[in-house]
Amino acid sequence: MKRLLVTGAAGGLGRVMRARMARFAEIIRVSDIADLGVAAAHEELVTCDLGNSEAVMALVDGCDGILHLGGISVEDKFSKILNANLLGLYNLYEAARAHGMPRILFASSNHTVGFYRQDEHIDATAPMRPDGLYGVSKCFGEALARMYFEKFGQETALVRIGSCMERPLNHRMLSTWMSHDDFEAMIDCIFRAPMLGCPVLWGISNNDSRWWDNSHAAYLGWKPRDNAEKFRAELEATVGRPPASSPLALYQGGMFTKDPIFSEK
Ligand code: NAI
Ligand code: 15L
Repeated sequence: MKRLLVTGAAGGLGRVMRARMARFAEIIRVSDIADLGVAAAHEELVTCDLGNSEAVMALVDGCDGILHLGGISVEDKFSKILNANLLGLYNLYEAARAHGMPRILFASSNHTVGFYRQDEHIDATAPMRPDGLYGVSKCFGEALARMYFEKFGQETALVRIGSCMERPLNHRMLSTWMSHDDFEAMIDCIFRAPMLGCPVLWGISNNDSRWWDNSHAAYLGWKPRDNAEKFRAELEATVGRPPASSPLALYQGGMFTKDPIFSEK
């Protein structure tokens, strides 16, 4: 592809993926509201608040694909979630509609289903059970993307990322972890697929103790290779198992199920 837009490029996942995206397109347009550092030869840097419709319209112009990682990524004040994750997503989809409907990978979250118990195994047809306002914002994002698909044919992969980081940090993440390599391979499959549609994908590695079933998305050819199990012994020796009554051991969303609704004050 000619130009790939990466939003949230100054964030934890964005910084890792920004460095890996060079092979995906001739030009990588990297964007964030935060400082993006210095542009590499193949990069265009655009500082942009997702809540600013005119700025987002210009941001998307000329892009053939969008890796949408930008937004509020944990529980927060509703006003912040509203601007980045609701208004921001609407702005992104309106801009995509105006600019030839580039394929989108939307970084959704496991917190759309955080209130399922850890002894429940679910697939993409399970009703949403968000565990906070952040999770609700991702449910909104998925519904918005689905509407743009049904109404206009805009393709999006709705990737419910589990925990995408260097290594799992606790016992729960033995189930939810996705390695950076597996995410990069997923991005490749999503942007190369002849036909994408608007599937929900679970963003997890091939973990022995996974709760989520991706078999409906086999047509994309994504085969995660890593497995959090290799970290189990070390994690149990260092962090240990949480008490059986802890949200970390009970719910798929872990501690997010216990977050308060943050006050605006
Ligand atoms: P992060 O919080 O480190 O990065 C998000 C980036 O979005 C930040 O650089 C921030 O400045 C930017 N941002 C926030 N508000 C903005 C606005 N109004 N306009 C423009 N940019 C704005 O989050 P992380 O971990 O890198 O996650 C990336 C995406 O993946 C997020 O959408 C998050 O919800 C999603 N995700 C990540 C998971 C993970 O394990 N890292 C798990 C599930 C979902
Ligand atoms: C998320 O949605 C968050 O963005 C990330 O920071 C992790 O906490 C992850 O979920 C998780 O559930 O581990």
